[in-house]
Amino acid sequence: MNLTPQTIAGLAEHLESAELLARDVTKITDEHPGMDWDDAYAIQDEIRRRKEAHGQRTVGMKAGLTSFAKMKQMGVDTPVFGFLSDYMSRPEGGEIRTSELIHPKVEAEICVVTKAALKGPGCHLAQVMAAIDFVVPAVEIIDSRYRDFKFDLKSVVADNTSAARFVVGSRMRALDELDLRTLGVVLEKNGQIAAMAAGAAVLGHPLTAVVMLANHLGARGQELPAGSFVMTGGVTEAIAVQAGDHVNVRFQDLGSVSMRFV
Ligand code: OOG
Ligand code: MG
Repeated sequence: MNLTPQTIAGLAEHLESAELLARDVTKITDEHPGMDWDDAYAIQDEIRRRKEAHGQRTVGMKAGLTSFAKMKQMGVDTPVFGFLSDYMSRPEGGEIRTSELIHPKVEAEICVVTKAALKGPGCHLAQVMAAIDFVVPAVEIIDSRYRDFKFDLKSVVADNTSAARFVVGSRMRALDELDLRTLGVVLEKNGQIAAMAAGAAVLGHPLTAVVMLANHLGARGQELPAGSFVMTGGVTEAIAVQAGDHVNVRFQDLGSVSMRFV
């Protein structure tokens, strides 16, 4: 850790205000080049603490920058992890208000709910498979608080990995009914295909993102409790949206998830 607790608290407030006011800011490493990974996650933890103190429940975890398409789009090479709050959830088929966001982009994500606790370090794929209750599709609406989505990994970790909104689909499936590697995903914007991929785009297997999350938490003395909702990260590059757009994502064997931006 290179930042003082006061600086961490100040940066958490700065980034949370940018989110709540939908106003972009410059990436925080410009002012704090010495910031390390622990500082970055400490800022994210402080944002989470602030939200929970205001009564907003943490309802899930997310992995980000897990697909090769996303890593290439953002010019980075390591997955990152963040949290999801209750107020970020929107109903399937509903409306997303763009006036509350800076420059939203959509991502198609394969998600899971767990039925057993996972604790790293040393957590592996078989343990994760045994802990999966069911698989659900979702769309994440990311909204970096950084101007033009220009950031480095530490800045984006501090900014809770651009988490803003998410829409969970209504069809759930058991893991053994699916082949998560070959599961096809087609992302349509305004009736036209904008991107497509298969599950293997996410780290070779989407559950690898859950393995990494459990090991990441374990390294920090935390676990992923039973009943956790986890988003494994966008399978394709993120697609920019604006008011008037309609997004529909077709997930093989898992139905569709749609929403309108107003
Ligand atoms: C960071 C968040 C990425 C994903 O699914 O890859 C993410 C960003 O690109 O702003 O959520
Ligand atoms: Mg995402």
